[in-house]
Amino acid sequence: MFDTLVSYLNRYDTILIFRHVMPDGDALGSQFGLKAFIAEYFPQKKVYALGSRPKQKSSFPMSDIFEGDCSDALAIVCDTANRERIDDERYALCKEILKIDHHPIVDNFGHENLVAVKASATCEILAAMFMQAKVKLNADAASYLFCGLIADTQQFSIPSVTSLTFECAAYLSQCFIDIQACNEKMFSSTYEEYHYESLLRNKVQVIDGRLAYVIASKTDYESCHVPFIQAKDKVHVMAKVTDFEMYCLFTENEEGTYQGSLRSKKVQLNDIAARYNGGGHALASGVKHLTFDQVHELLKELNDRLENNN
Ligand SMILES: [Mn+2]
Repeated sequence: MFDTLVSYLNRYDTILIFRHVMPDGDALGSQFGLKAFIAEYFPQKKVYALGSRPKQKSSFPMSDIFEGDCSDALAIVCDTANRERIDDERYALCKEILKIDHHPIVDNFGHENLVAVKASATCEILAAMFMQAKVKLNADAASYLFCGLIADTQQFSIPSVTSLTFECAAYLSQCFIDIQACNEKMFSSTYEEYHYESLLRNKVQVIDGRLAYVIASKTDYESCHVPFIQAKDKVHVMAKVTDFEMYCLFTENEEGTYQGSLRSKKVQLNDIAARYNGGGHALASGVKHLTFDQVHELLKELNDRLENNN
């Protein structure tokens, strides 16, 4: 994989790195980790990390502005399963596309697709590649990859974590990263978010003692001064509860429909999510543009799935 990456990098002067819309820690970590690697080892190349530039503060750098010609550039798309989810349509104008991802394969949009569906994170794919090639990463590159790794694995606590995940973590921790700072960056809340998380916990509903969910309205997060992009990422408030076999957060968006995050401890749910404008990993999926009624239909399907697996 490393040789493939390097052979692509060697052939281009301009490299545009893309990620998915509404980026999470793994999307940003893989994008900026790869950018930092290229900047150090290919200093003559022009490398840009593209994607929307959110107003609120992020733990990662702001995206770059690129207004040049894409036709001679290489596009590298990180952590994105299908082309509709790529943030910035200019990927399609680039001369070649390299996809690096760990989601189930639904769209091989790259000229080359470096996909490892068993990897816990796209950051794990990159870290493993650099580790096996004995690359010495600088602390910035290693920190971004470590942040993405702990984000997608929920601090090494979910079934996608393997011995390779820990080997990658060990490798990255040898690159002079600040492990405490990485964890604080990825898992700390502001006081306003903390307040919102408390509000969500108070709204949790439970079906048959095992399927927990919250339907959050615009008023809920606006009253706590939490923007939608952060509000929709709070499904973890229902994590680590013994009784909850699945848990879901549905957050109302600007247009009045709901975006959902679905989590399961053991029972697969991404095939159900796929029928509700969504998809993702077997035990962690997203859905979007659902009406209130569709949210309840989906919950019923999830509960039936649990029923049939007990
Ligand atoms: Mn990911």
